[in-house]
Amino acid sequence: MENLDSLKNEILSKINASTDLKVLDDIRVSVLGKKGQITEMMKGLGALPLEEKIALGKGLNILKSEVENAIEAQKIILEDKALNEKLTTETIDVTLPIRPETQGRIHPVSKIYEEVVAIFGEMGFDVANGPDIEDQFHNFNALNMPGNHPARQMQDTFYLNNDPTKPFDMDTAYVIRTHTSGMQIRTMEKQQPPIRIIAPGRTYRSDYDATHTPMFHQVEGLVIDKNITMAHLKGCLYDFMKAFFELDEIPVRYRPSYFPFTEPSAEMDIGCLKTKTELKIGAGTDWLEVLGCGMVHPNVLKAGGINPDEYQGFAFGLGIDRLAMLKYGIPDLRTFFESDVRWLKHYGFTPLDLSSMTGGLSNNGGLAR
Ligand code: 2U9
Repeated sequence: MENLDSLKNEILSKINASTDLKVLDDIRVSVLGKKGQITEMMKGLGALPLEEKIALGKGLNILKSEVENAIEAQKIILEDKALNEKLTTETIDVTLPIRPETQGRIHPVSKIYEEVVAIFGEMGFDVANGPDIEDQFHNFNALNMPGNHPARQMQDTFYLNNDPTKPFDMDTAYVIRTHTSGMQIRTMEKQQPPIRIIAPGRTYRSDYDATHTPMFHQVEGLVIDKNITMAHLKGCLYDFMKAFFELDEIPVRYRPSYFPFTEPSAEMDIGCLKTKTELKIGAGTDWLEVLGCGMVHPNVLKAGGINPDEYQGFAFGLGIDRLAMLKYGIPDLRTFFESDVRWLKHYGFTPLDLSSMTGGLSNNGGLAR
């Protein structure tokens, strides 16, 4: 038992003198490991007479737990010490740029999308989501475009064969949405006014040239309440344009137009100006068409389950890709979807440059070029 006391003093002093976690663990293995000092002594107990076995066994168990406690206590001290050393020797400069330089860029369409959502979000619009594949009721009929309406041809619709085992049936075929308007119809079906939503998303039409691609992006907006007038439409869209082009004033004009889903309908133009990013919108002193809009047709309100004698609304639709072309001076829409990394590096935005009304929409620091 005296030997145990001196063994204990020897082990504890080694533990207390250990200066790093590796040394401490080596001590643990040499004492408590499979072939450690205490383990070997415990293995030898079996050969001893009973009384000695009991006495030494007890002493060894006490020693073992004292050693374990001492190792645990020393471990905490050494871990603290290691952490403090790390904290005092290692420093991080969080203001340094990311290394290696980031390769990814935000696509101009995503950037404009975020900006438009941020501006309308700030004005109190909710964002509606819906399917890319629509039935003809939500894409056409409910929007005052019955089966024989010429606008159905005008929109160069992609029709889907619902059931490949049967002949194609034009009347019941689903379509890939030609506009995001189906989402507004679904909202009207679910919810009575007041309604204030934007419906952003991909849309599809069979068309391909410098300003048209088969897939493009739209944001449509819908406001329905009692006593909504064209003045609300004009105020809302004027505020949007000022925020979008980051200008305190912007020349705008409305030209009469025709859409089946709005009456009266108009197209909104803006006067060419320099934006804060020093890019001229469009060329020369022309007017540029930026969106279509109008008062929601009573037939559309009825189709959505809203009484047109009680409620009125305004709606608008804008092409995100077209806005990106205007805002960033990109001449050909087809290049948007060619996945050319050189193009994206030139026109794209750094991922850390998020759009918000408070942080500045398109601060030049965000421009990758
Ligand atoms: C409901 C009622 C009315 C949405 C509208 C336009 C005018 C429009 C075009 C802009 C460019 C489509 O991407 S584009 O080619 N859109 O001019 N869109 S009013 O009117 C609606 C929508 C939903 C229930």
